[in-house]
Amino acid sequence: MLNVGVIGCGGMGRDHVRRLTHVITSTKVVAVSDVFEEGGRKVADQYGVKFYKDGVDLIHDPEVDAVVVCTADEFHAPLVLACIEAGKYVFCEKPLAPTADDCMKVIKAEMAFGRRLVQVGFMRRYDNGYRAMKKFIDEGKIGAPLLIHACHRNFSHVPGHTSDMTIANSGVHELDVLRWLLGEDYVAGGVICGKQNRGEDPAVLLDPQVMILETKSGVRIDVEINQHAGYGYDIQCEVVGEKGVVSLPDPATIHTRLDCQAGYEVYHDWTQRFIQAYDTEFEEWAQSVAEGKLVGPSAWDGYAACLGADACNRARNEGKYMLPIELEETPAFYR
Ligand code: ISE
Repeated sequence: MLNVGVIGCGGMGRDHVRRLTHVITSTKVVAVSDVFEEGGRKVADQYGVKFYKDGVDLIHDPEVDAVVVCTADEFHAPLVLACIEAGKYVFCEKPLAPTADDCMKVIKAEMAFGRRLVQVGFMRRYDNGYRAMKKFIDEGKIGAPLLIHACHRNFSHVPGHTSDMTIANSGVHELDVLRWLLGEDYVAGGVICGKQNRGEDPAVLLDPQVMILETKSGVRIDVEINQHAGYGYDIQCEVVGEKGVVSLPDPATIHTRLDCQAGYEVYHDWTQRFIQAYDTEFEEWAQSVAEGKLVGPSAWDGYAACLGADACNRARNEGKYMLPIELEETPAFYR
């Protein structure tokens, strides 16, 4: 049994505490932490586990074998660094950090430690639909991929959402999963903005945005990222190849015909849309920790995605069409 401590008891943290307690059979949550004491203690009481106000105290609890970090983005990297210092496995929700420079600090610390301890929560790599698409592409069924059209629509956004967050917090999933799907790094990225949703101050949030990317072999990618879809959480992806097209299936399991309408459910948010992916992700993480060899998305993957996000944000902020994404060769440590 892997004893886990969860830092951050917001929506995602609570969902992972439930999953690690009731769904994954090889993990047990032994402690939780949150700077907001009331909410954190409530979760601790509900599950009958220890509570720490300070995440670093949880990391140093000898009963905690591995840590899951689900705090606000800016606290990810400092907590991951504390886990590496303590020699503990750490699963960090995405993004690994708000900027590529902060991700690099994690990479340096992990390499100095000498063994992988960090996994980043890019759960889409575990989604049955994306996995089936990847297999189809890798088997050469559509020939060489030429283009990707993708879309990432949130029902609505949290207060205080900014233009940069659209790319660094939402777009970062696309940057990771499309790089993984193609098995290729990016060379350039940018953002196009057209007519805007009303009711936002464009100086704070441009919405929607279209992230554009180019890979090493020249694949052209466009991703609509929309924080105001208003009808549900909708993730679409279509890869156009030389011989055919492969698309991400919607996850709803029944299609209905009722009251002169045909339809299927579009979920409200990612905890529902990607529930299978999150479950598989933690199942496989716990297994790899037990075997002492992490295989899921690495700190390098976290860095690659953030580097892309940084370039896209800079391009938009500086009024450039696209800027280069200069990712170094993957170090042998992460290959
Ligand atoms: C959110 O933080 C997530 O991680 C979701 O997976 C993503 O789709 C959403 O856009 C983000 O706001």
